[in-house]
Amino acid sequence: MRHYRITDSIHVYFDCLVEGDDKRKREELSKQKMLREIFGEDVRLAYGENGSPYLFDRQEYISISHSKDYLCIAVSKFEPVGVDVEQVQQRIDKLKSKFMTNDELQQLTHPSLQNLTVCWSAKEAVYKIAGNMAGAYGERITLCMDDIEESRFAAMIGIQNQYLARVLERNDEYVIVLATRNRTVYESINYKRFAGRKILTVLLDPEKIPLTDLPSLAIKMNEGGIDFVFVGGSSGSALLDTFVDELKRYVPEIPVVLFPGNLTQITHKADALLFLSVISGRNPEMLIGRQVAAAKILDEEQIDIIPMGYILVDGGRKSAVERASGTMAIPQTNVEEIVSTAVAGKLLGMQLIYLEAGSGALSPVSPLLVQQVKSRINVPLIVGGGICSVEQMHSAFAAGADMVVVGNHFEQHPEDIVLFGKAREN
Ligand code: 1GP
Repeated sequence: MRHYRITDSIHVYFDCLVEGDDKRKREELSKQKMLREIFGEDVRLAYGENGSPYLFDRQEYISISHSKDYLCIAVSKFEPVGVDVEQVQQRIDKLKSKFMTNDELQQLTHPSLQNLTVCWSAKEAVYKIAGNMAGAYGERITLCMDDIEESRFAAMIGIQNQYLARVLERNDEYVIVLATRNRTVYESINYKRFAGRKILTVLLDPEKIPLTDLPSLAIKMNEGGIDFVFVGGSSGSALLDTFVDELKRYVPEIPVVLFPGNLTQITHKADALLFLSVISGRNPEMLIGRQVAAAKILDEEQIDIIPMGYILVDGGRKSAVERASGTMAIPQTNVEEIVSTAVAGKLLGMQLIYLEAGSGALSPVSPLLVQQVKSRINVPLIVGGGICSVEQMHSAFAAGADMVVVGNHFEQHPEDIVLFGKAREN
């Protein structure tokens, strides 16, 4: 059985059908066998009204496809997926006008049998997650033909690019395509937190991390199942564009989010930008001044912008953020002030609240504070600053943090990325 690990939580399996004469029986036996190998036990499948499979007594999403002698199963922890395996056949050429629009056909520069099969397979895979929205025959699905020869391309039903089709395999015999929803970063944070995921984010400062370190960091982030990468620091970096570009090349499945310390730290190459206001301080420049200046250069069409209330609490020593923002951190003992600041942020419409003890803090945000803030706000709560042990990460999650951000510690001990990532499950 071949295994494709898409992310920590999405896996695809492929195999040839078992031997035999009766095709139906072979498919059924192969499916049972593959499911047993994936889950290590017998699992029961059931089928929804639209014929799509789901697992009895288990929470994972599942998608199944077979074609000729091939079988594929996709399993996903937090979101629906659609997988399709398709044998490459001559007859696809005759069928092309049935499943592709004239526009799509005109835009397909190389209408080879393989490319046509990829298009067919992508529409099938998207259909599996879109259901009725896709039309009875998937006729409402449009593919982004520019990228059809790439391993990832967009598909849409009305709304621009809301699906992503990944080509896992293509050869003269068969193609395998996996489709997922192309969610915004904010949707994805919420999706994960409601599914009970402890969201772990790595903070990278382009000033401190040489580009040559990215490949090995990427391997660790993939292995540790890191959910997001924040990119930012207190000073600017001339390299930001290249840094984000390279990073996205190495971790295509992990959203890259800008966490800018100032106006020079903006690039439209990232997936999202935290549009933050330092609400713990009283410096008008940090509350609204910089944001007005940023508004002049931001293009909402090109980047997902998430308004965030940033609350700096005392981490036991003067932080770089205090210096750069010209604000004072609130003492952690001033629980009421901190909780009210978070509530005010939420009431002002901020979609995230970040409780920050400052990079390299001697004492991270206390679990009690996290708990108090969490009990009063329903927007996702991020906690960071000075977290350097699995225990501290566990305490922050246990107290109610939806996301924990670690920067410094991973800079010094990159090998711990995997350790922290895996320790979340325990
Ligand atoms: C800083 O909260 C982040 O903004 C991370 O802090 O570098 O101390 O992990 P550390």
